[in-house]
Amino acid sequence: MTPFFNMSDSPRKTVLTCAQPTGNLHLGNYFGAVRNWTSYLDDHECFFGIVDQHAITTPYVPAELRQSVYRTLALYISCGLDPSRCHLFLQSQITGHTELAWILGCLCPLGQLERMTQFKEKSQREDVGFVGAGLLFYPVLMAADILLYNADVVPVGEDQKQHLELCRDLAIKFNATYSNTFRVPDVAIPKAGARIRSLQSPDKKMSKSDPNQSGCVYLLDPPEVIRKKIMSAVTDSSREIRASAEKPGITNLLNILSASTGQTVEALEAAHDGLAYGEFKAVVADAVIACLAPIQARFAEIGEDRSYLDNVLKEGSEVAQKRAYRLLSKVYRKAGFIERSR
Ligand code: ATP
Ligand code: LTN
Repeated sequence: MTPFFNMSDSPRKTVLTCAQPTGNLHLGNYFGAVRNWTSYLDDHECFFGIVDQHAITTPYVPAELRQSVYRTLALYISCGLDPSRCHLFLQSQITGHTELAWILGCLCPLGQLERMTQFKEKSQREDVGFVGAGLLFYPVLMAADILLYNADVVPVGEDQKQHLELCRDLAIKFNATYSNTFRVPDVAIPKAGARIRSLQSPDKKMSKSDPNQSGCVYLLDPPEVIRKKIMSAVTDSSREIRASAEKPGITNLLNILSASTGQTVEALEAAHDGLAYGEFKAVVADAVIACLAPIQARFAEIGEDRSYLDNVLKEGSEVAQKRAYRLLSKVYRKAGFIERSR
């Protein structure tokens, strides 16, 4: 039986997900992640965190981090994470994430952290240079991010599945060691279809760390840049507009068009049958530009408005902090810590 404990006052289920403040999102991040998060806004209590404490596990520049947090926040709001319908918070502004991570860390087998795929990959990357203990501890902090809010559902990409398994293991272990405290969260991974590929190498996913940046469309790319990138997408030598394994470039463009317009790939294949590839690419470019236009317009309004963005964080953090304190004080009591008098 799954250990279960409902700490929430709210009848709605809680969704929580977090992302590092990269300051830039591409079509893959939007169609594969952020846009799906907006589907929870109506019937869930939603917490969306920007995890700046995770962002310091590899070398970084402090002033750039601050800038990236504001840009990421503004992008999320522009993508539809409406602050009046969800709690947008900044990890470092909430007391509880690192505190809970310490307690969970004391329950976490070292070997499980050393076996994490992301740790192995990142610690071997040459550009990382120095491997700090924070990189190893990262998944424990991530578990704390989730458990601190007793989340029911955590939408993440496939690459985070192993971290979520650890989170569930730690919740179960804490509950068994002390007593039922944490809800064991469910993981929501989008269907494989949500994977957007690089326009230049359609065998690889669209990624901001791809050295060939012309294969990656950013949400804030100006229309002429979007058009140029899509018009030079790699395709194949036939002229059939059909999704299939032998046609990864056209398949990717069909998927992008489908995600941009809401029409099925089958309907799009039928609608564009007989078009030359250049004409089809122009259709895709128009659709992507139209899909991103409202996001870009909203970003132009709020992207530089620090007082608005600070206020969003203030309001989000107030709710998040209240919830975090409630859980943390319960955990402290169970762990045998003496309650502090304020
Ligand atoms: P990096 O290249 O630095 O690893 P990324 O561009 O792949 O970054 P992440 O920050 O790792 O993006 O991912 C943020 C979210 O976007 C995750 O939920 C991830 O699954 C999703 N995502 C990233 N790239 C794609 C893609 N090409 N298609 C669909 N979803 C994606
Ligand atoms: N590790 C995740 C970001 C992340 C996260 C979380 C996601 C940190 N804490 C809590 C969901 C829930 C990533 O790199 N995408």
